[in-house]
Amino acid sequence: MYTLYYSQGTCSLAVHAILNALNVPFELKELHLSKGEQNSPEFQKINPRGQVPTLVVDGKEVIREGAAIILWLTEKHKSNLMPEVGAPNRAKALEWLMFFNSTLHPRFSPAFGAARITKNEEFQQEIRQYAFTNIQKGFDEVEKQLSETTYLCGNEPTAADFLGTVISRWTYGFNGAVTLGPKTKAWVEKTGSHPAFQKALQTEGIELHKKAA
Ligand SMILES: N[C@@H](CCC(=O)N[C@@H](CS)C(=O)NCC(=O)O)C(=O)O
Repeated sequence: MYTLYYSQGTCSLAVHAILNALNVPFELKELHLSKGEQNSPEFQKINPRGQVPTLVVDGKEVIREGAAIILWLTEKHKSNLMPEVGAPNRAKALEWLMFFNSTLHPRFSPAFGAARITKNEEFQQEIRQYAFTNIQKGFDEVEKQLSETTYLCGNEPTAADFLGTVISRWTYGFNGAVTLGPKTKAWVEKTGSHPAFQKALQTEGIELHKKAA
């Protein structure tokens, strides 16, 4: 039995959707990040980094870091959301998964957290602009790939498409400062309409197009 610690609309939504796709039993424990629940002594014992997603396996083993959780789950359950070792597009799928997890996700931190970096509003604006420029570059790369393939690694969705679609939702709160290209918008629709993704959105009480909480 899996326990997923998640927070509404955050990067944990990708793991939530993947658990649905795997059709395995799991329970959800929600953390309200805005209330600081990730820093509670109880959760800090499970993940001292105070981050979601965090997966607990059978009440014992704890897996932290979204990409590690996704790879562990898709390998354990032999899911076609990750091409198997030796498959021709595995390297590409790994690259895109890591791109979203390790390159694009951190580019949002200054956009969301400018006010935590400085009280000076002019600097905050500069920090946000710096983040928007870098996020835009990331989504331009996505657009380029999607003008060649329906999903990032071909005709079928992978876990990278799930994580990328989750992250793309965060741009909706930027009032047009980051724009998604037409291919990217169509990809968000396609990936977001996957039944496993839809179920996760519904359970978390959010919509594909609404600003992430
Ligand atoms: N590298 C980590 C990043 C996880 C992360 O930053 N999660 C955010 C939500 S998207 C979080 O839990 N933030 C809580 C906080 O920073 O206080 C991973 O991929 O799991």
